[in-house]
Amino acid sequence: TSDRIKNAQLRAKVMSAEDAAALIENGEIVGMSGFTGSGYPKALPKALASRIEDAGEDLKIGLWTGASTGPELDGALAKANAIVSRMPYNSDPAGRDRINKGEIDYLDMHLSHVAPMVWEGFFGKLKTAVIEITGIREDGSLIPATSVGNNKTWIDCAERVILEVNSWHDERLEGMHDIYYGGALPPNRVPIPLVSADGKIGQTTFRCDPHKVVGVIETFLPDRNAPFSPIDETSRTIAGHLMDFLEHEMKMGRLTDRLLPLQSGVGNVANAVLDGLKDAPFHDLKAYTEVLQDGMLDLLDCGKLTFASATALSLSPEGAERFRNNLEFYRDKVLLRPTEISNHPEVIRRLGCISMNGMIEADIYGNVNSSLVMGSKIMNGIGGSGDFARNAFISMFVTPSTAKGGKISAIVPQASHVDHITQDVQVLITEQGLADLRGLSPKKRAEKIIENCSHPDYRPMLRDYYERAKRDSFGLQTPSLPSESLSWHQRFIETGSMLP
Ligand code: 0RQ
Repeated sequence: TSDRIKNAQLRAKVMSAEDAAALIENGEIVGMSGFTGSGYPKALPKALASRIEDAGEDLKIGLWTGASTGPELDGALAKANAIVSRMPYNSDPAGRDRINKGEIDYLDMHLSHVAPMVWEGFFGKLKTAVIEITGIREDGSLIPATSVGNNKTWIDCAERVILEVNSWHDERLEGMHDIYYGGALPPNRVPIPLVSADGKIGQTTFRCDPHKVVGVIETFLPDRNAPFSPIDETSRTIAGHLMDFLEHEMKMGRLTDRLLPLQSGVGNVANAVLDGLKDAPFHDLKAYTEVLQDGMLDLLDCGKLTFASATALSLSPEGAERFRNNLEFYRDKVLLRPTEISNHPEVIRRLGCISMNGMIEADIYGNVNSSLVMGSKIMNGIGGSGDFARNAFISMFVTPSTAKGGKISAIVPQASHVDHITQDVQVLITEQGLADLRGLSPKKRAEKIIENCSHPDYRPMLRDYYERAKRDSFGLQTPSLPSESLSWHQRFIETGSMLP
């Protein structure tokens, strides 16, 4: 056994992934670690999949995680058809495919709600926690890895715990986590004593009763670390609009050149926006966000960003390499927290985060769909976007104005699904321009969004719809023509394009 397991009681529980996987029973709920492709168990899920694929067993589990994981977890289990239900976020293609075929019961939740609702007992009994960690200290406490997610809750609430000690993770991660144990259920809940993005309110390790641990697996396996697309012209233009807006806010005296803690979402556009900050006239920035992408590392490297609080790393392979090589530099600048803290509405509202998230589509009134293509086909999920959007100081959504080579307009008469209601959406940005919706009534919003954000191919169609809606609508607060408002989506489903 490796010297990563310093507790003798737990060292005695080292076993193979196959032996540990054999402990999982058909039908049980398993809470696994993992968040945006980092810190997820990589050996046990594969061994579990092999019980089905190689040994022909009939085995299905309910799978809970922090957020998305990787091919060795979601991918392997989805391919083996081993998942009966899944929450709270998935971005794995095989998992997505099964969800969209109706084969996995998927509960897409605000990430900040997951841990409290598990504690409150709404989802039934969590049988097993499978948690990837960096190491075990002598006292039996667990050193977290590259994500924290819901691990604390899984360890506390599960009947039994299986650990994957992955020596691929750098031992110097120890000390870069802030695990808060001051939470309680209503009516005993107290304020979270976090008043700045860089504040520390917890301890560096997870507590875990060694008696609950039924197996320890040793691994040396890399995180998923998916690459980002190279930053294209469209994303760069979107970032430019966003920077102009922040500078304008500074001139108006509503922000200073230190801004407020930044939150940036998942995806390529969000990463490009961070890149835009490198040359912007802001300094001493802090991030209070959910995931730390390559763009955040760049900002730390050039000194623009002085601190980043998150729940997980979400780096490309080069980003992960850079993180490791410069770990001494990042050690006092990066802190990973449980998701119920990184995404907590109370903290986000208190700090006044500037929130920037990607989206699928928005309608002319500024309702945003982050998750369901054509209203029915899941892309990933709402993730933490709602936690931030509702509670941010300024909530912005970014997207190219079209998708699928221009066949889909990201600005539509009516959103085919709504994750973020118009009240939670203050600024919309496409490469065409920016719509500052603050203080605007629905009709004024519609005019701004159509004129500033929609693509020229679709703008005349949107104007035409909106003019007729103002003429024929049942009421004039948010003019709409229900028999027509989703016809663009129907046309895409029938013809492969929203264009007539
Ligand atoms: O799919 O690659 O198959 O063509 O969506 O689109 O333009 O690369 O944008 O990577 O920024 O992702 C909303 C998905 C945007 C992401 C979403 C298709 C498009 C492409 C990706 P293809 P882009 P991004 C906190 C924040 C929810 C979670 C969240 C997301 C793919 O931002 O998952 O915000 N957000 N979390 O073709 C059909 C449209 C489309 C469309 C895009 N209108 N119709 N397809 N696509 N718009 C962090 C966490 O919670 C972890």
